[in-house]
Amino acid sequence: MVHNGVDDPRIATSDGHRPIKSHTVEDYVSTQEKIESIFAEVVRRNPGEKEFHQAVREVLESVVPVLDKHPEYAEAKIIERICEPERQIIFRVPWEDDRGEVHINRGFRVEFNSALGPYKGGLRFHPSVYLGIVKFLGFEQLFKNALTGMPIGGGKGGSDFDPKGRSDREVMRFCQSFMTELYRHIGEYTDVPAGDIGVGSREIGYLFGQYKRITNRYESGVLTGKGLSYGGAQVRREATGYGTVFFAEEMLKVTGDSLEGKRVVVSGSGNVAIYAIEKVHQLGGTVIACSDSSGYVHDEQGIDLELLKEIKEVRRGRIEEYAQTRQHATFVPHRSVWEVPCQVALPCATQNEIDASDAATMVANGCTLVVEGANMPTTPKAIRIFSEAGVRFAPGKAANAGGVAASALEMQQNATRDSWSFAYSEQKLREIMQNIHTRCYATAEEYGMPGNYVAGANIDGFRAVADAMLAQGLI
Ligand code: NDP
Ligand code: 2IT
Repeated sequence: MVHNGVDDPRIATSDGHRPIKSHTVEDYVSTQEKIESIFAEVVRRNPGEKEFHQAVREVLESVVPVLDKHPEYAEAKIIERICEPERQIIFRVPWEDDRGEVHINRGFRVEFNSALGPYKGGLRFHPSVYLGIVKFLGFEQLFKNALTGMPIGGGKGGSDFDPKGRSDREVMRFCQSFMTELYRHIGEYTDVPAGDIGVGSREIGYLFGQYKRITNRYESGVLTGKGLSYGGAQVRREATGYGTVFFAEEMLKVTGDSLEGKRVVVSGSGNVAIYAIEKVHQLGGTVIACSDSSGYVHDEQGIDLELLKEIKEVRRGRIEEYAQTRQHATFVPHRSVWEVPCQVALPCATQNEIDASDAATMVANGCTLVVEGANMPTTPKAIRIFSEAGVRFAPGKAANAGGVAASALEMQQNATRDSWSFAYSEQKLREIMQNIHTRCYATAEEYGMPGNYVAGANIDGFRAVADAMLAQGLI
């Protein structure tokens, strides 16, 4: 923008009033074009971070009609500010394996936005982690957290450390080293990490222990996903998977349908997948296939959850072991689980796991509902294929928000030194998911896109963050 003095909002007249703004060329540029130019700038400033670009693009496309309605957001440069994290921390994590060999990993914490509360979001330990992954997750988290209606901002972190095949002692030493740097950046009122891929209750325990040791504070609210014996909350472990299925249930209710009798495929077999399977079974559906990064198992009689938990939660084994025990089940190595025909698909593994060719297969096989338990598991092309085929689709930032919502409930219990029952906590989770569904559904209708949960979630989450940012001034 060329400032000619009169257009510059920073320049006031001598009586303290701003001069009347005359029109500039910029006023006549369409919102779409403005968005394109902001996106180009995001790509330029964050080179090579393709997952971050993908997540930003999707939100920016959705909010074009909001900006048309609310010029005050553009004037305050809300979009440009939202796309720039408040703080990005990158650090060295040295640790020693069981043979005494030294390893160096990289640690990250991206504190994206604190308009709605302390930064909140998980830590991911996976060899694929780099800044672009952490930023995509932090960006998504911001809108997800807004959708929960709870007082939590957005952040995310992690490391390229691979916990697979590492002993408990090695994982402990890694976590202690990671926290030895991270502790100075986090706190109950500042930034509250939790789990994500590769970070479950074992890792949270080691991280909490080291935080306590360094700070000499028993600050329960600094991490969520803690064990029940030291400040954890009922239903946090189950919350993401259960919440995803509650969301699917709400979507089915809209059309007078339910999960009863449905054939369901779930990808992954980690924390989110396991508890999604559990809730589908409780609500009368049958999960016939699930996976890990080595392939998938297909069990027409329905996944035996106790066996899956034993393999994955107790033994930390591979999905292949399931078919070795259940004789009628088959293990299919190195193929996509989405080739198994189903009516309902719950991707619960990782980003971009459903590509255009998977989507085409799923449509051809009669899938009618896709609800994301993972973060951004469906590529933009695959989403387009679902939309053109009339497959109903819910984005992760709405459907998997149950995990972080239960984390916010854990923070609430820690703050009041209280602990709630399983039944009460599950009921709260269900109400939160119903509320998120209603918000997304109603917002999509308000903007003339009925049934478009992507638009509903992005617009509703964005508005909540944008209004809080406007109210708090230019910070
Ligand atoms: P886990 O580490 O418990 O499980 C991850 C599962 O996904 C494993 O089965 C893993 O297989 C598979 N997986 C991971 N990466 C890949 C990959 N690159 N290719 C193929 N399979 C892969 O993680 P969670 O269950 O906690 O997380 C799953 C998803 O849910 C992630 O997208 C996460 O961001 C999202 N999420 C998690 C929440 C939580 O509370 N935990 C909350 C909201 C969203 P393998 O073991 O072979 O690697
Ligand atoms: O992606 C997510 O929402 C999470 N990994 C959970 C975050 C949290 O703070 O519970």
